[in-house]
Amino acid sequence: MYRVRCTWCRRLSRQEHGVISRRTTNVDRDYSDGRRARRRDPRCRLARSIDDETFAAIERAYYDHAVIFFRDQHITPPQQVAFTRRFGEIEFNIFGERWSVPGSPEIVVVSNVTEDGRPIGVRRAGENWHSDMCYASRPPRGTMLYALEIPKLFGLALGDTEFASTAAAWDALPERMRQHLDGRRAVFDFAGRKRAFPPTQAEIDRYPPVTHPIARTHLVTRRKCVYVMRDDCTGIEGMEGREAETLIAALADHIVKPAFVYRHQWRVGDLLMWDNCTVQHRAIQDYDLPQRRLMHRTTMGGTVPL
Ligand SMILES: O=C(O)CCC(=O)C(=O)O
Ligand SMILES: [Fe+2]
Repeated sequence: MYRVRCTWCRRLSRQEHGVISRRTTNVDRDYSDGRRARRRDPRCRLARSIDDETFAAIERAYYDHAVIFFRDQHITPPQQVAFTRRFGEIEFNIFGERWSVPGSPEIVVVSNVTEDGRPIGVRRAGENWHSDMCYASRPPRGTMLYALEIPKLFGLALGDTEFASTAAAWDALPERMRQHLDGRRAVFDFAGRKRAFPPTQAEIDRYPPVTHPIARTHLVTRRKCVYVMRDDCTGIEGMEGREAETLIAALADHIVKPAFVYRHQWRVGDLLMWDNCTVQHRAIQDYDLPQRRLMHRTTMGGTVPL
């Protein structure tokens, strides 16, 4: 049992974290103030089936913290798919159609590795701040990444992933700005983001622009989150272009202020999952071949943002 104040949820938590530490003792949590709380129990493995009580504790930690991770996992693609399915239906990603794991179409390979001169996965995925598939009418509830290879430079791990709490960003907005945003909808366009592998016109046509509320409410926690991204948002309904651009840029900058950001330094065997409403993320591209990075990614189906 231990006490820790989570700067994201701003609660001094004892009971809940204690329950997590006894039941799912391989759950690690890091906090944006640099403190870390962790309990380990080598018996806890995601590769095994997880009983309902343990799963409920994991899900509670996920809602409380929005980013949780499990160290030292050894899971096969089917086991990752099975764990993802515990959270509901699986969302298929368009890039998985080109880069999935053989036999597991639900898993997208995220990697800079090439074999016989051909990329084995999506390269430079998510290098700018974003929330996954925000251009879809039902963006995925969450995403999981399982680390198989992590680039290193003389022992220093590279290729971190950063997470910014959009809920903490909302809480920190002045009341006047909150009122200005309430009820407004931003336009999200699949073609807005620059990608290392640009989508084809046929793929773009599958995702016509959609609108989502800027002040998005989390379905379960009911927390308000700022749902705006610099590249994917091309406008705000009912607002003139220049004004919308200025507002989108100001909000995108606000969300990623250092106080709201947690940076994950990966270890091989980490399985990390995040909530796509409560956080945005970006992958740090500070490595290159021959340094190899290989991740397996699954996404959980979502609902229409409210
Ligand atoms: O590779 C990473 O660290 C994150 C990539 C990304 O944005 C994603 O998988 O959704
Ligand atoms: Fe992403």
